[in-house]
This record gives sequence, C-alpha cells and structure tokens, in this order.
Amino acid sequence: KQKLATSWLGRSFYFFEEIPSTNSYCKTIKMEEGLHGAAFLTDYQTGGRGQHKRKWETSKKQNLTFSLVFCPQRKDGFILLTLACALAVLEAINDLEGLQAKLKWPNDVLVDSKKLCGILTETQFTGNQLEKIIIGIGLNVNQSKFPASLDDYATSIALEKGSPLDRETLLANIFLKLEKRFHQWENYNPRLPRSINKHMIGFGKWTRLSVNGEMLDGKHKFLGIDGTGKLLTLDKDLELNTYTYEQVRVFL
Ligand code: BT5
Repeated sequence: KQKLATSWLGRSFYFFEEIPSTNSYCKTIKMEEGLHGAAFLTDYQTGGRGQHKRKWETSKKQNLTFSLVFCPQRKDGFILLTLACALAVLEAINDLEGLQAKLKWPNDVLVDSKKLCGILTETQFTGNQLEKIIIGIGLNVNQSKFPASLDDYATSIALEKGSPLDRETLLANIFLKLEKRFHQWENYNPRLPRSINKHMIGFGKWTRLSVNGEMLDGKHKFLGIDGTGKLLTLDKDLELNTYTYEQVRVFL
C-alpha cells in the first residue's frame, strides 16, 4: 500500500495465498459500495482460466495473478477496456529498462513474439443491469521455467531482462497507469484507442488474419481499432471493413 499512488484503483485489496481462480472468485462476490476498482490477488492460482475454456498456468509466488472488479458508468466498449488494461501493463513493462512490449489483438502483451501477459474480461448482469466487469490479469514476472507445452510460446519479465523484479513495485505502477487509462476509457477519450494502436502488432500492415474462420492472407491492411474497440481493415479494393472482436483473429 505504501507504494500505491492511485486515488481509488486497487485501494481495496484482497490477498489469497492459494485460490482456484481470482476471476471465478470475483463472480461470487456481491458488488457493494467501495468495491469499484478493488483488486483480488493470489500467489498461487490452481485453476486459472483463459478464453474459450483454455487454461492459464502460473507458478507459485513468482508472478502477478489478479482480478479487478469495476462497476462503471459506461456500459459499452468492454473490448476497449480490456485493451486499456493491456496497455497499462505494457506501459509499466516498458518503464523497465531494455524491454519493448507490444499488444497483440485482442488481449495479449508480448515481448519478442512471446506471451508475457494474458487478460480475461468477464461481465456479469442481473437482468439487463450490468452488475460488474471482472478483469483478470496474469503476468509472468519472475518465472524462469515454463511447462514444455508453453516453452516456445511464453516468457517472463525476468527471462527477458535477465534479473528478477520486485512484484509489488511493478503492480503499483500497473495500477497507476491503469487508473489513468480507465478514466480515458470512461470519458470516451480518443487518445486511448490512438495509444493502443501505436503499440499494436501488425498495425498498418498487410496482415494475416481470419474473419469468421476464413483465412485472409495478406488481403487486408490491419488498421487497429476504432473509437469503440471494433477492428478496422482496408482491403485491396480500398474498402474499409469493420469487425467485432469475436469475428477476427490476427496471426503474426
Ligand atoms: C488469456 O487467455 O490469455 C487470459 C488469461 C487470464 C489469466 C488471468 S490470471 C487471473 C484471472 N483469473 C483467471 O482464472 N484468469 C485470469 P487466452 O488468450 O485464451 O490464452 C490462453 C492460452 O495462453 C493457453 O491456451 C496457453 O496456450 C497460453 N498460456 C497459458 N498460461 C500461460 C502463461 N503463464 N504464459 C503465457 N502463455 C500462457
């Protein structure tokens, strides 16, 4: 807490030595006053989840594994909020000397084409009413070995930097960046999508992407996101296309 310079984000803080999944835990809590921006952190997550029933695997006491809960005024643009969180993580990483992280559509932070961080956003409704947004973040900080299945694909800050890092200082910096980006998101500030695009892998390139499962090799120029978080491409007939995040996968 001493290291935390935010005014509200992460000020309510819950720590679990071990838990199946911080996102699943957040689903069970009732959203009360004061919980907007609360953080739920664990040192050992045994049943971490990714998108589409995929798994998030993390080692004990080495990484940052947490969820944040929000109950915002704004009720749309959740993919943009996910990217705002990814951007905040990226900015905190790029504050460290010698690291150049990039964003990968729609929810990863990579260094040298390897995955450093994954984000899982979930929304909960009571009837039509948004009760909360849960943003789960898994960031590989000091892990030095990965399971064989992830070996070529995952990396950590310590592996990239060559030395371990104080996790608390890094977390405090992520929260600070995120508080600023969250305000931009809530206020529809056009600086947010611009900053996201600046760091997005493949931005402005004839990229390999698939739309609704169909591979479009190099036929579309990837123009990043618009102000709502939708994805834009320009095709060879100079048509501008807009896609939702579910429709598109971008390949490196
Ligand atoms: C994600 O899903 O990347 C979202 C991960 C979110 C994890 C956080 S941790 C706190 C909170 N509580 C939870 O239960 N979850 C959230 P996706 O884009 O579907 O990527 C999942 C894929 O990433 C897996 O299938 C693996 O290939 C890979 N993967 C798993 N663990 C990894 C790791 N530690 N580092 C890099 N890649 C990993």
